Amino acid sequence: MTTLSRRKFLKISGATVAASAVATSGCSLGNSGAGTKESGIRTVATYCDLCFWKCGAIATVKDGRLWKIEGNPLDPLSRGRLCPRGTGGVGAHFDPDRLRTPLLRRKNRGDEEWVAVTWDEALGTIAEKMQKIKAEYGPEAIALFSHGIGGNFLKHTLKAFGTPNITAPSFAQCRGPRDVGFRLTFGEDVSSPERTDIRNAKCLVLIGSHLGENMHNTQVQEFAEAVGNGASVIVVDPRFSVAASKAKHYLPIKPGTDLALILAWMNVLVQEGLYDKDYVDQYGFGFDHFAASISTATPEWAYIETGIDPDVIRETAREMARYRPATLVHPGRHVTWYGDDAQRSRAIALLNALIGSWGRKGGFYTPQSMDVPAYPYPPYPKPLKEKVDNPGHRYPFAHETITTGIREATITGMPYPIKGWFTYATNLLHALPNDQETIRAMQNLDLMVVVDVIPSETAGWADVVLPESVYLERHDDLNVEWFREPFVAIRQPVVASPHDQKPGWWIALQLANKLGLEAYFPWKNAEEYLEKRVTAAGLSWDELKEKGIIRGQHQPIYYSEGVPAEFPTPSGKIEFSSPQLAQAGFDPVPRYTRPTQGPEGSFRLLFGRAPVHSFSRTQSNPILADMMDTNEVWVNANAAARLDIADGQYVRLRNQDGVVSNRVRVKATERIRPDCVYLVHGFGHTARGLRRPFGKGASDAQLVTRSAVDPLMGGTGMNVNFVTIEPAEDNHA
Ligand SMILES: Nc1nc2c(c(=O)[nH]1)N[C@H]1C(S)=C(S)[C@@H](COP(=O)(O)OP(=O)(O)OC[C@H]3O[C@@H](n4cnc5c(=O)[nH]c(N)nc54)[C@H](O)[C@@H]3O)O[C@H]1N2
Ligand SMILES: Nc1nc2c(c(=O)[nH]1)N[C@H]1C(S)=C(S)[C@@H](COP(=O)(O)OP(=O)(O)OC[C@H]3O[C@@H](n4cnc5c(=O)[nH]c(N)nc54)[C@H](O)[C@@H]3O)O[C@H]1N2
Ligand code: SF4
Ligand SMILES: [Mo]
Repeated sequence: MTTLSRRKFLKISGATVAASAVATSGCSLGNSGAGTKESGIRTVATYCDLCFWKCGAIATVKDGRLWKIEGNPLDPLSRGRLCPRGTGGVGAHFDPDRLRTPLLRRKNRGDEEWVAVTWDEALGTIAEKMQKIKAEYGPEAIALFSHGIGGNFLKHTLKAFGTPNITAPSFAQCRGPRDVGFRLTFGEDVSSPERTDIRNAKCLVLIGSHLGENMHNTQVQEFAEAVGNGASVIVVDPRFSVAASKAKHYLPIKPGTDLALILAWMNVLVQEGLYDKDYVDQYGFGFDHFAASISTATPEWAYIETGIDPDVIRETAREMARYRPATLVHPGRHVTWYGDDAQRSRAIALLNALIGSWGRKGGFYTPQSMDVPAYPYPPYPKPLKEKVDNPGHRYPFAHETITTGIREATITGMPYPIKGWFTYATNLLHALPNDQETIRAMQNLDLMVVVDVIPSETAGWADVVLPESVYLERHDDLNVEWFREPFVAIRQPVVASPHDQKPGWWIALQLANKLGLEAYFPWKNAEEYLEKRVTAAGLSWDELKEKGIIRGQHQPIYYSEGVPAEFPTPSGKIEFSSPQLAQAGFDPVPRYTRPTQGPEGSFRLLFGRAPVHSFSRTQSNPILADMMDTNEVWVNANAAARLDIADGQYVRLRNQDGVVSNRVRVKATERIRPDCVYLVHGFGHTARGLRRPFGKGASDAQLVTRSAVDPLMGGTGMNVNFVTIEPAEDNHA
């Protein structure tokens, strides 16, 4: 930072002490480090990056030091309130474990031994290896794993380079099956943020969706609102979750049997004539075949599978019918559980169709968005090869790229070799099942690049590690969301990066320059890019910078308000029976198969979220780690007593393949069934550079050596691992 820019900045900040939303310019930001002369208080509007919900936020800087982050009241997602993780976002800037400078591998992959180098050297090395790979194998031999909006600029560089192999774990390890199930049924996705009208639901059914621990802001706020309005809540979960504590009906289902329950619910609605006949007559396709197919799925049949009393199944089905169409059966989000996930999600879509909730108030609204044109780039070169992840379309309904498909191709070299990986903001060793398989793939590479903010497990295997500025220190792409109402939001720097970290846009641009792809970067900094898009949309750039959000006109979102009921399926209707599935050799109406059981005496391993952490990315954040610095393994109290294991005792978990976890404390509780145990995901770090979280808690990811692949779309069901519990040799804290 030059003296000139700092002085200029002091002038600006001096004039605007305690005023809100001062526009910032990239290079004149206060630093959090010592010696900063900035004084007074200033605020900058931006949006959160602690998860993918992207809540609008206002960051406050006091005397040059990042002080706090709050919700932006103008933002329809956060409505002025951030979740605990968002509030703790300040800790991402101050995290003592941050990567500080580009690193080159010094020894073997995985040894975590590095030499610090300049950006020029790091990017030069990468570009040279990329060109070599391109010359030998073609540009398609480079793959990018990228999660979140920050990756947009790097994606652009890699598309310009000529690869189609760009992927994220949010499809095959998260919401992919749901989107496929809903597409097959209604012709459209549920999208993110989900188009769920939780706020107006009079009856809300949560199947595993553990809102309150899953902290997606709008949903949690709306859930609280619905509960406050007296909505009838039905929760299905083997574990008594936070959401279950708000439920009128809690159904402690046997894990993996949800499809049987959903089929039985539909059976009751049809048999008792409780479904929305007008809606189904008007919009439905293949109903008779559907009704015949589910006619044997009685509550008595489902009881044997699920352990849920037939009377409870009938009573809850009637409860759903009572409030229709304002009954919302939540589609879930992380739905890669058992390998039958797209069909289970399709069954959830069909249940909603019977209730008539799609397009209706209290069900699924029709989302709206602002019209913001993409940046007018030159067209990308057309890759000569198809994507590598899904050869022969063996997963015919995968509409996004399958991470594990790229991993497989990297190991087998089929259908063609993959020789370079970029990972941006994804920790593959915690996100993909079977970490040993991921390591095998990485060992096959000629180039492994990790762009991260902390030295993650995956960074430990890189040839080159690039330290990114955290979201509070950079511009990112515009957030133009499909939501209840149209809006656009900006992320802009609040403070400068403390060391030699650089924003993603800068890394993407510099790399493109080294690759001779300058033509794809007609802008010289992110502000130029953003301003062009914003003004092309007819919006005020100054207003967006100042307020952080520009909202559009409210538009109709329900059929009753005039939204046309259109279903972009092949039949143009809601497909109760799916000719597409039949043609591809799958069940046109979902059919239940019993989940596989574990070895005698083992527990099924389940996992999920804690309110103050995101995946494996926040355990080193000092603010969030102070709130929760390890996980516990939930074990049913009676099961623990039978094993002579006490509450609070340290144990290790051993999975069916002999993998043994870090030691972890037992939470012996009535709040979980005796056939499963539960871990909060993201703990049990093994990367040495993560000094504080290193070795704390157990990693579910390490124990997920197996997965059940969804035949429709290639998703990896990960709730198919089983563990036994052994006392830890050292049983003291
Ligand atoms: N075993 C198991 N596997 C799972 C899940 C599970 O619960 N259990 N959940 C699944 C689900 S739902 C999802 S969505 C995926 C999530 O998978 P990922 O998105 O891969 O999640 P993380 O493990 O948090 O890894 C994110 C990485 O991004 C880095 N990062 C954070 N902020 C930034 C930034 O600003 N810039 C850059 N460059 N990097 C940053 C973090 O330090 C971290 O290393 O995992 C899936 N896989
Ligand atoms: N705080 C916080 N919130 C987050 C995230 C985060 O990292 N941190 N990540 C976000 C993301 S990307 C996602 S995808 C979501 C994930 O959150 P969700 O989609 O809500 O939930 P899952 O992780 O799939 O499921 C966890 C719940 O399912 C239950 N469960 C396990 N097996 C079964 C079963 O067989 N049947 C039933 N009915 N229930 C079962 C578990 O007991 C647990 O309560 O959370 C989002 N919100
Ligand atoms: S839900 Fe929480 S962590 Fe996610 S964007 Fe919103 S405030 Fe940030
Ligand atoms: Mo997810």
